Amino acid sequence: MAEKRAVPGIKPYKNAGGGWGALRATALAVREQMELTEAPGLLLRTNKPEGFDCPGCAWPDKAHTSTFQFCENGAKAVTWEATKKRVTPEFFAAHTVSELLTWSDHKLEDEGRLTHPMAYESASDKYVPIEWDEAFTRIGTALRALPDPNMAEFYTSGRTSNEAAFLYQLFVREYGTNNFPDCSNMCHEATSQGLPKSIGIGKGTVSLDDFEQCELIISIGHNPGTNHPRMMGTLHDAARRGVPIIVFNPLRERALERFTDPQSPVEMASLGATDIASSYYQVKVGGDAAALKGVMKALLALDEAHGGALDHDFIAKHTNGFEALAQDLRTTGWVEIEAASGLTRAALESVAAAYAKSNATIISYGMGVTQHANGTQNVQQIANLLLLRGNFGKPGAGICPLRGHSNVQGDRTVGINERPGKDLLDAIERVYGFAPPSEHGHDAVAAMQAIYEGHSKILIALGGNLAVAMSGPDQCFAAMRKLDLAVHIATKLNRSHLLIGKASIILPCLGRTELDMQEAGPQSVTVEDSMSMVHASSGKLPPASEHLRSEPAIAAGMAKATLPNSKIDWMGMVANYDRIRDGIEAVFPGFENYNERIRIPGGFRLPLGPTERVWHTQSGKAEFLPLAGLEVDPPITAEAPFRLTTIRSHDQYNTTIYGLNDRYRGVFGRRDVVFMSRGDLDGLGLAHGDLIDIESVLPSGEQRRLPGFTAIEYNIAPGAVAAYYPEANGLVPLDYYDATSGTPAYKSVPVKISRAA
Ligand SMILES: Nc1nc2c(c(=O)[nH]1)N[C@H]1C(S)=C(S)[C@@H](COP(=O)(O)OP(=O)(O)OC[C@H]3O[C@@H](n4cnc5c(=O)[nH]c(N)nc54)[C@H](O)[C@@H]3O)O[C@H]1N2
Ligand SMILES: Nc1nc2c(c(=O)[nH]1)N[C@H]1C(S)=C(S)[C@@H](COP(=O)(O)OP(=O)(O)OC[C@H]3O[C@@H](n4cnc5c(=O)[nH]c(N)nc54)[C@H](O)[C@@H]3O)O[C@H]1N2
Ligand SMILES: [Mo]
Repeated sequence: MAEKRAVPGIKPYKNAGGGWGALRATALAVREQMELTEAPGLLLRTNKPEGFDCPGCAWPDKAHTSTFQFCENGAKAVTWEATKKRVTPEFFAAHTVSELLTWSDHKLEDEGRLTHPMAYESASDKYVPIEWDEAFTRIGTALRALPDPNMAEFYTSGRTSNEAAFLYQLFVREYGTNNFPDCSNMCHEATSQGLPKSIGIGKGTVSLDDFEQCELIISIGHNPGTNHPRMMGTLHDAARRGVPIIVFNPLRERALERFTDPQSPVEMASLGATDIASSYYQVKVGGDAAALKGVMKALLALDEAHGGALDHDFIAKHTNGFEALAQDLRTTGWVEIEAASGLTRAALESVAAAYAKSNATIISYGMGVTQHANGTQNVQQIANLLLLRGNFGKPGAGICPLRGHSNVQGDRTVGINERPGKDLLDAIERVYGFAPPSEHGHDAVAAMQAIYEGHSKILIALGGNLAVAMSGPDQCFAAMRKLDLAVHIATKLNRSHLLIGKASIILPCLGRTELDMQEAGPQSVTVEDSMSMVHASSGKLPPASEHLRSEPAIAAGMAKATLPNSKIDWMGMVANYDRIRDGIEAVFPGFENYNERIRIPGGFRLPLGPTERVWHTQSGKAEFLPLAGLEVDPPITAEAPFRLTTIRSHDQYNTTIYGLNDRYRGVFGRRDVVFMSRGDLDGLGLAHGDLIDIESVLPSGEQRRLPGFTAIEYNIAPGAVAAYYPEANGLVPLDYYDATSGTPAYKSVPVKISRAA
């Protein structure tokens, strides 16, 4: 058997999540990016009623009125944007695009904030300054010259405010297409597509109050210690209240095991920690649907044996399809459930027993659930389990998808949607007097495919780093180089900006932290968090450069240059964002008195049918949607015995790599590692620290290899291997996605592993 040896940069992390390590990391983030005098004031304005919304994640804040909630990764997101470093025209004059392409993702963004509009000049292979008006004219001319508006793609990344997103979709629809690829297509699209069929709405149903009243929390496939750190405060409080927290995750994630609350003077002083998970089940990658079916099967048996495990009144009054679900569960065998989930019958029965005891259960979930070949059905199994005990529309209960970007949910609410419903189209026509296109447009995968195949010629990206975030980087990078024009509205330089076809323009924009001054004075924007709370966000810092424009102003500038005959008062809306909000209120239900209500600290909550036990499904009831079989991903085979999942480190924000450490997982100064269980290493005759090759083996027959990675031993479910996103994206082909939602299956790639040649 291979002996464990010292591997550079790999050192087990013994402490709890949070604690002093988090404080130290925050101090470091501030020191590297900002001036020490400014940072404390800035961090104190995060998530305060008069301050700005944290760009770090979409977890809510109690009425946005809490005292400063310490958050290490929020501080990183804020200081990364409020950095003193600048990417100026002089910077671009000193580096060709070919040279910049050799830089790492970390180095590109670490150069700082973009200061001027820039356009690519092929003769010098450099970006050179361009005036705003000239940039808009070029964009408008190119868009108008396309023979068909459906040959342009309009991407949105989820930091964009409601106001910017609304103007942008209005511009794009008046231009004539529904091609709205957006980051949600890579993220919670399985939620957006799957939940409306189950419960009539594609959003979470719980509030922070529910977390204070729940009796059980089940956490599936998310890593809040890193990605939603403020949720750790909520979980910590629940654990101390004695609420059981059951975790399903193939990897042991430290903060879900033990957490020291940096807000708690007692825990900090005593170096104490609170156990978070009461039970931690290391489900197989892709084994969640099977595990959930096992829990439901056990629950059904409990009910049949003793009664009381199911809420029969709720089921009769509010749901359809129970008998079909029960029948499917009865005929599904335990042997198959154990094999597909990697968990024992006894374990799943004990989850069912805990669930049957709880009068109010919340199930939270993240990318470990959605980014699978059938992520939509994974999400629906969660809803099924909750429906069995009536866990909707009562205090302390509900479903909690952890949204990614801080306003990804809001962007979808205000019209970033490639498949708009009739209500939206009618409302736009009624309010703005033009008939928007009704033909469905492209999501992220379809957009990239259309560009790759040469059907789409222009890409406008409102934020993000599309080519790097997507699956199939080989195809995506090649696609970018086929474009006639790419336009990037961005705060920082990234690789997507450097993949140039015929022409490319970078338009630098204000970030959340900055003062947004328009004709009517300083403007606030609004965002919607994971719990459907809409509130205002007002930046105060002086902008990184006097040449920056706000995202709404850029959307309006493109609209004016593209649509000379438009009757919409684009510039009037930009002069005073209240006018944009008037438009949102006129088009979308739920935004009544928008301008008054966002001026109340904490904002307001959008209506959510299931919280009132109102079901906006076709039948008017909630629907049980059984999964036929147990596998949602391609089967494990002898040729591809492992399933690869791609995950975020503690020092990154999506494609933004803040640093090379992943403290809680014990990885320091490197990202070229693959986490494997001891048993799987032994089985392959490999030792901790050996160089390996990973190869994806998909039913389509397409093979992809990623050489030069180092296998490290980790407490991870057998058969599961994990590597970092985006380094491992090359193993995920562009055409490997959930057929219902289009979400790339980033978390379930069948792979083969061998010692490096
Ligand atoms: N600091 C920071 N904050 C962020 C982000 C960031 O990159 N950095 N990104 C933002 C965005 S856009 C998003 S979408 C969210 C993402 O937040 P998460 O959903 O937490 O994202 P991931 O890192 O992808 O983590 C997925 C978790 O699922 C587990 N997992 C992997 N495969 C499976 C599986 O098959 N089953 C189960 N049960 N678990 C599995 C992994 O071990 C990991 O713990 O965070 C947001 N917040
Ligand atoms: N393998 C794998 N791939 C994944 C995932 C995974 O788990 N595994 N996760 C997927 C998920 S959940 C998501 S959401 C996507 C993320 O995909 P994206 O949202 O496209 O990517 P980001 O890395 O968040 O975008 C970073 C860039 O946004 C720009 N930016 C930052 N702030 C602002 C701002 O305020 N305004 C504007 N205009 N620009 C700004 C900066 O220029 C920065 O370089 O990646 C997906 N890709
Ligand atoms: Mo996301």
